Amino acid sequence: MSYQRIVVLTGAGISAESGIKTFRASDGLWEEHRIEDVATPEGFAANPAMVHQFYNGRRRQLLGGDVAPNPAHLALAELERRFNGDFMLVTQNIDNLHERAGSVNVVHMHGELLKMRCAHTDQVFPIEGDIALDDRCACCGLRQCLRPHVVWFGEMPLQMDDIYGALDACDLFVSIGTSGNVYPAAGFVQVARAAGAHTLEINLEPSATESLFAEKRYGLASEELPRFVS
Ligand code: BJW
Repeated sequence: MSYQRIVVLTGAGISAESGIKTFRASDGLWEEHRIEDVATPEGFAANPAMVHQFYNGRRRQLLGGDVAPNPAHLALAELERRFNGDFMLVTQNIDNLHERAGSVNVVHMHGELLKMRCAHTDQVFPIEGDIALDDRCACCGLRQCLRPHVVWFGEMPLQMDDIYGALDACDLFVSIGTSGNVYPAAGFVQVARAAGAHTLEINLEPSATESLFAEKRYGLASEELPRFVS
């Protein structure tokens, strides 16, 4: 590979073949739950117990034995291992399948399912099981101040300076398994293009930003990624 600085963006589609539902498919998470109820600060303020229940269910699935990295996650980890230049994997996913596959430089721009945050101190800490509204916070000891360490609509995604720094300098940008409906991630391709990078979309179907990519490969991530990396 003749590239020197690669940025990869992943979305829910890369984890679909590991058994984790995407958001916008006909059987996706947003068919079963109203976005306003479970993915906004207002929804959490209105019914925190219900939002905890939503994330508890997803955490239980992730920690259960049935979910494991698939060949697409493994191929990206292999690419990072073999690559000699700068490599950043930006994921919109809150699962830990990239890390479990062996990826190292992973940026979770929409947070992590296995972490909680204190609403008073902003301290972030790992958790393993269910969270109940009345659980005591590990940092301040108070109740009712824990929130999932995830980024909801209207909130600022994480590590944006690091991400834009890498995008401004990259010569290859690859977007995998994302519908291109949610910003700022959907705008990364334009930043990479402005930096002069080659841009590649790998997805099951053309995304909302498909026309901005120089190269496109459509199919299952578990098949397209190993092919791309080999
Ligand atoms: C496969 C496959 C297989 C399936 N192989 N492929 C108007 C215009 C522009 C922007 C806005 C606007 N109004 C409001 C906004 C901003 C808003 C936004 O974008 N809204 C849109 C709905 C319009 N964004 C925000 O509020 C963000 N914050 C923000 O903008 O702050 C200000 C700011 C400004 C400038 C710079 C920086 C900041 C925050 C967004 C937070 C999103 N949060 C969620 C929940 C996270 C926690 C959780 O998981 O519960 O993030 S929503 C949800 O969508 C989740 C995902 O990460 C995100 C993206 O979804 P993704 O990954 O694309 O999944 P799907 O389901 O949509 O697509 C899957 C794809 O995979 C499909 O295409 C399939 O075909 C494909 N696929 N199987 C390959 N096997």
